Amino acid sequence: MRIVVIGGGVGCARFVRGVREHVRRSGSSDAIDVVVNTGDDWWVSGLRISPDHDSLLYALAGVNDAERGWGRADETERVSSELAAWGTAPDWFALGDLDLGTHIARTAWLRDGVSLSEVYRRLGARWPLGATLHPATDQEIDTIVETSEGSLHFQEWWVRHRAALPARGFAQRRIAEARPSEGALRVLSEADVILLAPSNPVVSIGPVLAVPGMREALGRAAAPVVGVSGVIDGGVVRGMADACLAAIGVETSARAVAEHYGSRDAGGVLDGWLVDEADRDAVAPLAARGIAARAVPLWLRDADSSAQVAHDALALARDIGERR
Ligand code: FO1
Repeated sequence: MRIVVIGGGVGCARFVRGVREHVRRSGSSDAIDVVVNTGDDWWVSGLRISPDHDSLLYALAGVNDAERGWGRADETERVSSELAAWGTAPDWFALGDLDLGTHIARTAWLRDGVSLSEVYRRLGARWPLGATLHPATDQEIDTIVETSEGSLHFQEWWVRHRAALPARGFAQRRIAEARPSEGALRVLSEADVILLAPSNPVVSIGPVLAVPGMREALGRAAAPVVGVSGVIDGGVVRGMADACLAAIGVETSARAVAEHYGSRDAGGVLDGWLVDEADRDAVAPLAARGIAARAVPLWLRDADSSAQVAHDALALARDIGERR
């Protein structure tokens, strides 16, 4: 079976580790592919930084800083302090020395004309990830945030301002010229199940769906599409998705996020939606909207709970597939 996950960042990394653990425990030969958000990416000191990819890469490789959720474990910041001294990197964006190795390698390959998809392949080849990572698109689609103080790159809004600056909207730069990567299109067409990770619906899932042609690829996929709510009992599990959701007028609730994604029958993307038991009252209204929801324990605390959430998402997808 081919399992495809869409998302990026810390929530996605934890979820994909759960899918990988579930596959390992089931003894199956299921393949796991991840269509990764690139809207967080940006240029710093002439280097291309890809946060949502690198969080996944490092977490699946087991070399991540589990506490922060980004960057490498056992990090030092000698070069970063020099970059701040030279003024070529913002002092509020910490670039560890090991992490800079990744950015330098990625940028060197990009400057040689290598596609982002090929960069992902080369970076992933270094460790046994148990999953294959594909950029949503090979073109640059940096997320720009419209705020009360003008347009900011997502990273400045997110890291420097901690999403505290009221956001009026989000857009991906030059999105109209972007196309889904070949890898993303291939795995979506071959998928037996497609899962939306419990990532930030606006800045991690949104930019993937915004790539022209991506929604169509999802729409024609034979696989059922099941999302996992990143909102539990009215609160976001991690990060500041509530600030993003408020900016686009979506209530921070498991039900509202599912309705934001929309049911596939009504031109949206979801066949199914996994909510936490605290949100069981969302199940019936979502069913009435054509989204098969199910309430299960949703906290990704450790390997066991993450594998269980992955199992539950795949079970819902299977039940939907049998009904279709
Ligand atoms: N997040 C922070 O809150 N502070 C940082 O200094 C920071 C540096 C950083 C460097 C490389 C990288 O790949 C990610 C980094 N992040 C940092 C995380 C990143 O800004 C966001 O977490 C993601 O883009 C949101 O998913």
